[in-house]
Amino acid sequence: MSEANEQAYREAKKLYAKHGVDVDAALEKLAGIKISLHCWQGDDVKGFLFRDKTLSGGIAVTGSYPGRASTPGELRADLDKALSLIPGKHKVNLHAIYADTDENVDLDRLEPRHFRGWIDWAKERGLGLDFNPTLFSHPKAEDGFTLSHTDPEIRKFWIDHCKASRRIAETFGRELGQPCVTNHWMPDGFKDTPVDRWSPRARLRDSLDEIFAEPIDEACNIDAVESKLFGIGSESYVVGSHEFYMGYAMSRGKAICLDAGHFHPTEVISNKLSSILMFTDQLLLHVSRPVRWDSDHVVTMDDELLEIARELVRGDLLPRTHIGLDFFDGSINHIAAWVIGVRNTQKALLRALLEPIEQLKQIEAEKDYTSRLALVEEFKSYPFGAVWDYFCEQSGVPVREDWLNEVKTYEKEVLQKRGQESGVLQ
Ligand code: RNT
Ligand code: ZN
Repeated sequence: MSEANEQAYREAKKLYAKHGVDVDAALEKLAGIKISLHCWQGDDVKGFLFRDKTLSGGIAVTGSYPGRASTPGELRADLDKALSLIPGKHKVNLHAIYADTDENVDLDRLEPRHFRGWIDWAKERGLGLDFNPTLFSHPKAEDGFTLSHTDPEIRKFWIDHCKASRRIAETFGRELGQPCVTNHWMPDGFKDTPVDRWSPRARLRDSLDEIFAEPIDEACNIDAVESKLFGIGSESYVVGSHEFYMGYAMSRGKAICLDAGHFHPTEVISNKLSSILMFTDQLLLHVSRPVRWDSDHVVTMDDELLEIARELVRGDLLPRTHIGLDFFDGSINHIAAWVIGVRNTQKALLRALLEPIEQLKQIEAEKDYTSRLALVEEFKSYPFGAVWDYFCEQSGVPVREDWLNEVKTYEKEVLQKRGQESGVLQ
């Protein structure tokens, strides 16, 4: 431990202690929080099953930064690199199209064995895995409808895919000794104003009911459903809206997934956590950053990230919340994007853990709103950075921006040597 970092940490501890904040306890809590790294940031949401298919589903990656992974081995190597620059033990979030297989297998016939490479890799490293059925970038999703499709054959294909996905997830959970969160998101919706809003929603409800009717070990698999306001090509109507999934998840005992980019521009998810967890058991977060629309920018230390972290900490909601990242930026180094997003999420949680919560709650109860505002604002410039640096050093990962050198070296030694294919977005 460097003398300067240790000294800064000791000084910071004294300042926090004056407000009754136990810094060591905060770090212990932080060390126990897992963030799920979304594999799809590593290759611009291409996956391995249908590499010639264009990304569909009303989501988009812009940028063609060279060196993106194009095989499971490359993606795992890149994730290894990212994880070596992030303190703590975490999870990796896979999509079904990231199957590690040479077989020509379609989505409805995927089995756990097609993910053996991922399971073994995760087991060796003590990582958890999360999962997502992929209901886009496939010929059967081309007209923008999947589980709510009018054609029963197409619906069945997607129902079978989701059933297969839950079985894969259950295997992940069992083999890795920690539950896998399976998130169901599908792009279904209309570009223009529909006449019949009811029928697609009724079909989606029935499809989901059929998927979830298959018994599953809940200690191994946790189902989540993710809503959206609009996508490209579904600007006027999304079948799986927020209200739809609020009703669905609450009536069926499922977890709601809140994606920070899936709401109206002035609407924030931080204000929803305490309402939703009041009435559901578990919550999944897709931590993202919308810029003007659901553009999935890399998570930065903005007000909303901090507010999400505060809500989780102040309300003691962490034990019931699964935190995943969801963004895809193809304009910068793919590994740096993960590292920045995860480290920021952890830093925001640390800042929240270092607030004098009991004192602030007391002040609020006394209606002393002047002190509330004054203290919350002063705490923004308390030396959480010294505590963060100490945490990184203790965890054996680079302190401050030192991680960037490692990414640059890796870029030079590994990413730049990858084939041309890696740099071209289709
Ligand atoms: C899309 C959703 C969804 C996807 C991933 C790839 O708007 O946010 O979570 O980003 O499934
Ligand atoms: Zn999402």
